[in-house]
Amino acid sequence: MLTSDPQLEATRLKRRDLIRLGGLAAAQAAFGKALFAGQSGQQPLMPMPGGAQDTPTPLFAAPGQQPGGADLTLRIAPVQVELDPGHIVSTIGYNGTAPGPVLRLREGKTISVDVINNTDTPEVVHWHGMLIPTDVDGSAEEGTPMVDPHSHRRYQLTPGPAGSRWYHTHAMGMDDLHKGGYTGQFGFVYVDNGQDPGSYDQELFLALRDWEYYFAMNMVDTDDDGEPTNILEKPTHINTAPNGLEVNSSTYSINDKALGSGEPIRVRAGQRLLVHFLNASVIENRRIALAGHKMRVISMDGNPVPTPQLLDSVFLGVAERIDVEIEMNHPGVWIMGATDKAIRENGCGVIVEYAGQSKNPQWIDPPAAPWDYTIFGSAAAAGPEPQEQIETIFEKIPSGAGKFNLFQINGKPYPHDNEFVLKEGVRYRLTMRNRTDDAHPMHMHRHQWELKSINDKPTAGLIKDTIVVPRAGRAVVDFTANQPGLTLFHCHMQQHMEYGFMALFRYA
Ligand SMILES: [Cu+2]
Repeated sequence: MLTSDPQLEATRLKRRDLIRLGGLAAAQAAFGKALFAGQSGQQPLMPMPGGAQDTPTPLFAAPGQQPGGADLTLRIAPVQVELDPGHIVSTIGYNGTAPGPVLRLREGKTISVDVINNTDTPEVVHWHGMLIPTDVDGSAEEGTPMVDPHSHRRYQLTPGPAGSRWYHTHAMGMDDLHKGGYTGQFGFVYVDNGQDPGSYDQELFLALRDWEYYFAMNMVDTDDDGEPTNILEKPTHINTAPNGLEVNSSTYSINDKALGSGEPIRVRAGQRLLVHFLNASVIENRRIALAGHKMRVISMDGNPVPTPQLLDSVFLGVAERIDVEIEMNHPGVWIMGATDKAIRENGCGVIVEYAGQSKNPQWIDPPAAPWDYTIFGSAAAAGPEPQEQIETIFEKIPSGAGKFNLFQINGKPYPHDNEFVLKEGVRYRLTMRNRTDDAHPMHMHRHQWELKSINDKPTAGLIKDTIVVPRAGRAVVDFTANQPGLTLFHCHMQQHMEYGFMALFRYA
């Protein structure tokens, strides 16, 4: 059985209590405590629709709208996030918080989801990592209907596969850093198959995030994990135009709190933690560690890895998830956070405090070790051999001062016409050639990839939905075309996606 915060459990209401309270205001007031009770490391939990437990159905609605009765309701509206007592960010979130509540959904159990949009722009919720049809996946490009401003729409969702997924807006921000992915519209979805062994004492959902974005001319790039050791991919001709505007931030958090603010994660010696990490940034890849401890990586992008590894730190591209187990065997007061000092000290961290310990929180730099996906794979877990090949080449066209860089896939920015046509049932080998000066977290909707190689180093059996393709490097993945319908393939850095770095795969 999965654990959760007993304090939050106590604030949950039974459905009959909700009905007895009557009226919307009462329901919101009653749920308000649970939904706002997020602490660092202990996010508000949403009851699991369709679950085996006697959990309530949340009923949120807005004045003049009566969408009640859905199994799950997501209300998109302005929120304020108190990163620390002196620093409050105004943004847009789900159900009154940013990140939104952790949603626990039962694998394979169809639910209705009401999305209420209390903002002035069309919105859509993408269910990242799920294998679901285009009408609910959450991408206007695939044909998912958007939710109009001050309106609502009901979707049918069959969650799956089991594991750590997430939900976020797929609306565009373009030149407005207060819209789309730049807002606080993101949260965890944990898809539960009822087979969790539960051999841990605490389960934590930790989303890494940045806030208060701004455009910058010269950005110190930390996206690639170390210098490339070999240049595999180069542009055919070097474009020497000056770089354009990049999106930057200097305000960070884990969940809704900056390092040192909010409650610490309280542990006891001998406990075992299960930590679900999500890099919910829209601009940067991140490396994270818990000082004084090692982390055992058991899942990536929600899928168990063939070869778990005990590591000093983990690296998450934008949109990636990593599940780790941590043995609490080093009493003290420690910092878990970004290994980059400036990013950690500007908020991307949380204090981990053993019972009976009260010294100043300690940070220790973990040993440097380049991130290598291939160590998590296993030849024994290899999928079927591919039948056909797809080649992709990524290029960047620098725009010059004050403008936005453009990205191209196979010589064209989005949209493409009929370049990428899949045949149902065919196993494909997709090669991604990154001929740019940045690492890109590439994501494919509605399908899962098996990683075959990174920079020609082979692996097998590692199942992911997002892969960081190293700068001047190459990634090769296999997948089976088993989800008919339009399928978006894109870089998960918001600005890159919006300025060309996207393609639609279609089925013949
Ligand atoms: Cu990118």
